[in-house]
Amino acid sequence: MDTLKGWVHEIRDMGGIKFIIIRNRDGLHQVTLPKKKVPPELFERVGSLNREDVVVVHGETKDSKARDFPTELIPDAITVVNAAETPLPLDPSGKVKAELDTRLDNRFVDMRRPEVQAVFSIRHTLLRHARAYLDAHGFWEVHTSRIISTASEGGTELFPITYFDKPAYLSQSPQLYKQMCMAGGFERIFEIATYFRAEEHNTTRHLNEATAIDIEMSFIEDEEDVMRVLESLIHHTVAGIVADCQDELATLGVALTVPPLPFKRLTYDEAVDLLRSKGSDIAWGDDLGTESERLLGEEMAAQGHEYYFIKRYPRNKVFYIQPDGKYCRGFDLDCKGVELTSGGQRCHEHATIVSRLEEFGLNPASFTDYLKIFRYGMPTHGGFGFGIERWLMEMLDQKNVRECILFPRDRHRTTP
Ligand code: AMO
Repeated sequence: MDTLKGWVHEIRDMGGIKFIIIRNRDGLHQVTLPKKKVPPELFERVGSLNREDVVVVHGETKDSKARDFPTELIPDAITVVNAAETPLPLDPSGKVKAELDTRLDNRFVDMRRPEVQAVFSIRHTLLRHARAYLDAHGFWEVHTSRIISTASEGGTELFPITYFDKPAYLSQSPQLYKQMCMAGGFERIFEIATYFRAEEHNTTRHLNEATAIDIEMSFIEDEEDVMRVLESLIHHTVAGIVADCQDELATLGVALTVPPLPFKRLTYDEAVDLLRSKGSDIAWGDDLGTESERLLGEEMAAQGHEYYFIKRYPRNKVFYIQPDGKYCRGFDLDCKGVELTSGGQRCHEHATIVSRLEEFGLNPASFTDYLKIFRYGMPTHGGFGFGIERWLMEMLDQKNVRECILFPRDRHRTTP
């Protein structure tokens, strides 16, 4: 005797034979009720079932002639654990198309769709392989505080929170804590971090609450040491997904290939020249905005590069990155025209970080706690922040970053 537990996905009544298609995390399964072979009351009960009822079916598994199912269950008992109300807020079979907003409003039903489960099964596999890679390379997993009293990252706005009688904010990045771990002698750490960013953006690639793989490592020679960890991490993790997630990739219609090592390195100067040769009016020192990134993505794709680094940025990139003449030791990793990662070698000397703050028009007096970590033995170090939702979006050809996080927080959404 076999037992099948799941949701009623579909009911097909062909007169002398009835089929119930049951859906669970393993996929779709067929329950077949030939009128002559099952108890009459069971045959009649099928008519009272509704889509999305949660049921437990007992019966005997037989080989099936059905095109979509290698086996079928011939039931002798069906228990309705919990009946679903009608009409449903959303069609989980996906036959009736719904807008993303309607799907997200009813995310628990949306999550029953095989495509959605495929994305989150791959997300789980991604994290499993990324953790395994970092563990194998000596990185300790840490959790730093999400509650901060001053900005940890330039350039983005903070969400203020009520914290007793003190001003406090949600953390934008574990940046300062990662560096503190280097001053603390942990040498190699990573965190699956949550970033809270009060940015007004309302785009397909921005979230106000995002997750990232953040790493930091000590005793580096330069940013290349960090870049090598990043490209190997990607190579290893994608290989793991290709090995473990063929069914999910097929559900999504994605032909994923493992990107070969090493990844292309493009200097900022080369990127600017390339963009200008394609008609862009970008000036040296400008940020590479969305449009420049997209154009670079096209050019890199034409050269056969899915993932590519952009390094040797002008020194005005971020204050905590080690300056190097008119450049700095920061880098980005882009994939198909979208930035997935920022990182670099950090300043490690007190005098350098103080002058960097001044260079950026920031007041060192407001950074006392941060500056202290550079005064009592700080090794050379570097790291990166690698957006998980952005990575999944590009890897799985999803059109919107909101597809890659269970409960997106954006400019307008704080529920469910
Ligand atoms: P940065 O601000 O570039 O760098 O963030 C790192 C990566 O995190 C992802 N990300 C986002 N994803 C979705 N929505 C957002 N609003 C969002 N903001 C960031 C992106 C981005 O590349 N402290 C540095 C990292 C470091 O140097 O270690 C930092 O936070 O994929």
